[in-house]
Amino acid sequence: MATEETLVLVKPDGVARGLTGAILARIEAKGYALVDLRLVEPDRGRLEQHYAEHEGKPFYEPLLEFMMSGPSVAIRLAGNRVIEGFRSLAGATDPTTAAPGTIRGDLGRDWGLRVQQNLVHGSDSPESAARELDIWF
Ligand code: DAT
Ligand code: MG
Repeated sequence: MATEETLVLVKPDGVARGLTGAILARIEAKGYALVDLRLVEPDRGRLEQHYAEHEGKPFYEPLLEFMMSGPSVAIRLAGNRVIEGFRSLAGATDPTTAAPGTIRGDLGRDWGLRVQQNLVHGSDSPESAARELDIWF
């Protein structure tokens, strides 16, 4: 099987809280390879593409506002089964109930906002990964 790639984002809350290094350390300790990495301040158009599947949902506008609130670190990450492996490292979407030991479970919480600020994004399928890597790199 060819080595897989995924898109990881350290979202604006992770960058603003100074957690980029801690998150990268977990990714590197797991053994995945950093192929490319860049700081990006996405415009609305890029985020509309990235989050197209969520258009119309109640959290969609707050999500785009949050993602435009500061830079994200975009990472092209490689390894066997890295898509499901990073999703497992990240933990469940809601940081309040994400399992301890995961990035979201250990480092995230509910800040009382209309959008879940959960520190990281990871592609959820090979199709999403290919599409999202094209959007960010
Ligand atoms: P994930 O990021 O775990 O793939 P998702 O794709 O379902 O989750 O949603 C994208 C982002 O939108 C998520 O990281 C945080 C926000 N979000 C999702 N569901 C939400 C909800 N019910 N209320 C507030 N924000 C939500
Ligand atoms: Mg998702």
